[in-house]
Amino acid sequence: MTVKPQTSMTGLELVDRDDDGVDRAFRADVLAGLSQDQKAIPARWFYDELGSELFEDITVQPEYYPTRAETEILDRCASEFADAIGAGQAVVEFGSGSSVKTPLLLRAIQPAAYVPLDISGDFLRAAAADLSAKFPGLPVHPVEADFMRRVELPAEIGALPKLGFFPGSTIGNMVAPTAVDLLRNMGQTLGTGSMLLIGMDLVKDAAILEAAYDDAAGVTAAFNLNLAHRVNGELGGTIPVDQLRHVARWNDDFARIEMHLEAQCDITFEVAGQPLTMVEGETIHTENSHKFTARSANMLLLCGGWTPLKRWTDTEDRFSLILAQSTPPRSAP
Ligand code: AVJ
Repeated sequence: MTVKPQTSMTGLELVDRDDDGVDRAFRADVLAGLSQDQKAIPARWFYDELGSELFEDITVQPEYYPTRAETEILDRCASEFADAIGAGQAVVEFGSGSSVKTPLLLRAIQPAAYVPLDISGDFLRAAAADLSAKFPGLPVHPVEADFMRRVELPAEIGALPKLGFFPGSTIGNMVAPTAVDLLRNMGQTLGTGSMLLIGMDLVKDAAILEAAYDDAAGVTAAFNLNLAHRVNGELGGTIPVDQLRHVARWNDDFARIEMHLEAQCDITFEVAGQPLTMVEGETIHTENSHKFTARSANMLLLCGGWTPLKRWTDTEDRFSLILAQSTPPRSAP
């Protein structure tokens, strides 16, 4: 396997930091987001080291069904994946999985190579080493890249048919234009005729969804509040985190769970030297998690240049995995 040598302790080689070590993109996103009428911070900033650990902990909470449901599909439908996809694919995973999902897929379809893509060199190397150990003889070619953009794939897999793998319903974190951009870039990265296996969580009873994003043990609350702690720690913030409350609410018009941090009283604070205020009840919007129906999932894929081929759900119809094929540029009519 080709694993690049580790070049820094943090492994965050793609992060642009100023002289004080502040992540410029994080500061810009937070300052822009907090100056809006509806304050907001993009969900991608949840995943510092503690945030990533808290997310792993979320996936084993009894209320958080998506990980179990998706894993069940991968496990139960292995032979159907093999039939639909065929052997000899180069599997390109968008966001390298350190999870149990990737081995289930790889075992099912007998791929010719595995290419994990991730922006974090550390995650990437850990996932690549893990997969190489589990699948001796499978060529693993990790690529350190921002998968939201078009990525140059390793020359070694140039001739192989390609299967993109994007589990976890991460696409649900994006608003429609961003999701469509990503899907189109995936098509460019993988090439016309390539396939994509993508996880998309399904619309269901609001109470079940709200519980999944507000577990009784408080892990999702800690995950959400960690973002405010991160702002304080990395951007010289003075947000009074204990005056904020985790809120998860179903937005039925947009078919999404929204997570917010709600001020429990009027507060004033600073971030990176900027004075800010929140009145009681005002929120910082921190995440959207869109949920899909069979048709809305197909519509999104079609908008992004992918033709749905086959769809699997878990036995309780909570989560879907969809196989799609990159649509030729001028398909009829
Ligand atoms: C990582 C996008 C799949 O939206 O369900 C879990 C993130 N946020 N609980 C999701 C998340 C709160 C998660 N994804």
